[in-house]
Amino acid sequence: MPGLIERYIDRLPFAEGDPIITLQEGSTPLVHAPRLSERVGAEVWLKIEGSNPTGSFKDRGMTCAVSAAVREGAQAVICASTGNTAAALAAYAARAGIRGVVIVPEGKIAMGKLAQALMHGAQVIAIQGNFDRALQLVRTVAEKHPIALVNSINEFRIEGQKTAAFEIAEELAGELDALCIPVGNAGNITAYWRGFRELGMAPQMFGFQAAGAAPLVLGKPVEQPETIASAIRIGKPARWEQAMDAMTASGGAVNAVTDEQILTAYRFLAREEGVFCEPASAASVAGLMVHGAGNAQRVACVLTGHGLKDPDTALSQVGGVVPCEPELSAIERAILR
Ligand code: AN7
Repeated sequence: MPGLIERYIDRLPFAEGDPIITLQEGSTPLVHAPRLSERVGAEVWLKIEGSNPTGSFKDRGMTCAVSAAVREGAQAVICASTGNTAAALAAYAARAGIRGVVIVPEGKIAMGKLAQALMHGAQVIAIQGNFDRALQLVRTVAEKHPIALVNSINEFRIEGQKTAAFEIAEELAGELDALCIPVGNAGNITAYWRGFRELGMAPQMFGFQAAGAAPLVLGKPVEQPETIASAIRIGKPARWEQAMDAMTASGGAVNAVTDEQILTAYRFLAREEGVFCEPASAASVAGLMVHGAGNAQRVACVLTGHGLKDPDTALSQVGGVVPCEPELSAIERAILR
């Protein structure tokens, strides 16, 4: 498959001949989840966004945002990030041959994401403050300096991310009753809704936030968001109104899931479905397991990022390895125990 700009150029703000910065993102698997389906009494599909080049859905928005920035002559791009946007920005900036700068909350981004941002040569600035503060700062920097802001307040990000809705629609021949999706800064739910609307579809949109970072559920910003799902540790979503519109207009809802519920879904997916996503992604499945999805017959859960992004959390959830002498008898004892 080509990258998503090429695949969907007719429905994106690009024209033949524009510079396109791509890593052949998009076209991710939509995998049926038999055990989860049985558990919740609906036909459930998993949109595996961890299969994107940098391991998260952010690549969809970033190919568009960075391509547009290059088209406009930008020499540098910047974002605030809980980790995945930083990794995607870093990769696409490297690919474009321009400078990448990311501002992250110190000590609060998963190890894999940090490794990616640094490996791709982005400048990683860690602040003693949360994502919301970082976003406030980058907005001001981008106003004062010629650096393109590529957070999801950038329209090109939403345009790129809406293509995931196109793919789901194609795979399911337009038949989908509900979408379950984690909500942090609320760009992705906005993008999916836009994508479905452009196709004339209106599945119920069920957004899920971590209980310690659930401003949309509480109806007010959370000053000090906390959750093990560091990707969605966000207290003041930039696309607040649009996310609420999507859920209201579609007859969906926004609900919270606790860290414990997120981790239960996280382990369930890995052990019962063979699908390893990161904790924030598991919020969509946790929400489905805990709150349901109305009377939906066919549901898609968006698994936004790969499990390998956050090995620390994974290892905190499992037993250790089995130490063993390098001898057949010892191996047999260990296996047949
Ligand atoms: C795995 O990387 O905000 O509601 O700075 O990484 O569109 O914000 C990440 C968000 C869900 C929430 N799942 O999406 C960032 C960042 C994962 C994420 C979300 C994020 P939005």
